[in-house]
Amino acid sequence: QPYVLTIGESMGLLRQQQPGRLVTQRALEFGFGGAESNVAIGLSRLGIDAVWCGRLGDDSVGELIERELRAEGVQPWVIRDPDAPTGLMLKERPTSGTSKVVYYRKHSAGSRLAPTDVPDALIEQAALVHVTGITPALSESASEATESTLRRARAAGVLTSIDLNYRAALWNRVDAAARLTELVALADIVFAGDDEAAILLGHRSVPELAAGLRALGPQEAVIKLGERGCFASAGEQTLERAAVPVTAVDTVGAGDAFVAGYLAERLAGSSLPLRLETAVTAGAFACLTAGDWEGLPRRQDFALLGAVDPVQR
Ligand code: KDG
Repeated sequence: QPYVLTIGESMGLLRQQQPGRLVTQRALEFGFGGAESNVAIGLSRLGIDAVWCGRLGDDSVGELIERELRAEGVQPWVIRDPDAPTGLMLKERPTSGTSKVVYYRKHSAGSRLAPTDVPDALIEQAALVHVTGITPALSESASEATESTLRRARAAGVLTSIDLNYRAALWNRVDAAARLTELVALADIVFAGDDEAAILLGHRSVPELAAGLRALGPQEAVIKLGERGCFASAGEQTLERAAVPVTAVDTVGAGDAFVAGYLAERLAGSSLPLRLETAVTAGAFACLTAGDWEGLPRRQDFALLGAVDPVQR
């Protein structure tokens, strides 16, 4: 059975429950998040086998993450680090539709990911290897692990993809542009927000950004535009697609949902229009639920968005 391998850091997630200032709205909910494990869960829910590889602390948060991944049908390949805790992040909710994320992840177990943590066989037997631009920002060894995983995948003829996922709290735009340019060159498929692509290419129109990313190496570039939809350039084709309009509760994780939707269709051999349709649909679903991955859809959920009768019996 073909599977997607993702590598990265997952962390415990504290989410403010009621909107307003955290100082007074102190009720929190505990879960977890991580861009790459979000994608893995999204793929699993869409019927694609996924493996998530990363380091977790030898603590309850690590145990929770591993257990939840299994519950979602994702196979965890976990390195338990006895010397560092699982990282945390705090998602404040200044207003009902906005979030403010604060990380507590410096020197975390996940940031200590190293090339040897990702076994050759896990890479070589995958149908696709997916990484993000978060991991190279975590540490020198995590950056090397990202590059080494992509290089080994390519050497084995395994398809590779990268989502730029620029995180300003982790590194600056100049360092990110240099490192991400190198990593994009090792990917067959690249995903980026238009603002993220501009970090590498400067401000240009969306079709120019897609072309610019492809010029760095990948045959396929997908620009995520949030509520403005998306734009893709793959082979000879280019295609624009509107977003599915929703009232967003929590937009964090929508990009990962989009990537999961696109990759699930890509691996199923679907056409570019269908890849984008599933991508924007999954992205819309992710916005409907609090949490970074909880709202990721299963295929049978897709009909809900178009439902005329609000009550299902
Ligand atoms: O894309 C959502 C992720 O950003 C979130 O789940 C946490 O991986 C994360 C990060 O580093 O921000």
